Amino acid sequence: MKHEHTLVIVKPDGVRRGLVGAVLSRIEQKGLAIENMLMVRMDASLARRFYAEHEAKPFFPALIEFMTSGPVVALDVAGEDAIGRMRAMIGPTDPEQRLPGTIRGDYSNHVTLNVVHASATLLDSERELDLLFGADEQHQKRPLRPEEPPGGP
Ligand code: IDP
Ligand code: MG
Repeated sequence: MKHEHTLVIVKPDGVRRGLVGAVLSRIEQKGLAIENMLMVRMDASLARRFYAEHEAKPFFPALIEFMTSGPVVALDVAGEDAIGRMRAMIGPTDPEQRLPGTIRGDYSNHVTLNVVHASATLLDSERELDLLFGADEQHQKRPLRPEEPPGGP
């Protein structure tokens, strides 16, 4: 057992569908600690850097369009074996392998719109936490929902 930090994201579909609370609840109920939280609309540059490992894949453009389609909620989640435990909680990438009881298994049948991200490895978690919560990030200066008129819909 090792105390770890991992980067969890409630993706734009999860925010749109009102699943932020459900995801937060599952993390809290599991006994993992939410140590930081940020609502941000990723711009294309951030999304491309975040998913750089998939740059050459055919689904990359659609993935970037999806990830920038609305605000996300980013979480710094900490605890014993937090990286592996969060991956187990979100469920697999392949929709056909998602079991009930996992976040993706309970909330998504879609391969791309799959509600949540969680870092896969220690190296990924460090890189991803730095991208979202690093000292030189200026997320608070970006409008969250620029398409909505002031005063709400
Ligand atoms: P992961 O989120 O389970 O770690 P990755 O393989 O790292 O899965 O892929 C990153 C994200 O890209 C996925 O969460 C999903 O949104 C999207 N994605 C992955 N594989 C495919 C695919 O084959 N078609 C379309 N989108 C995909
Ligand atoms: Mg991944």
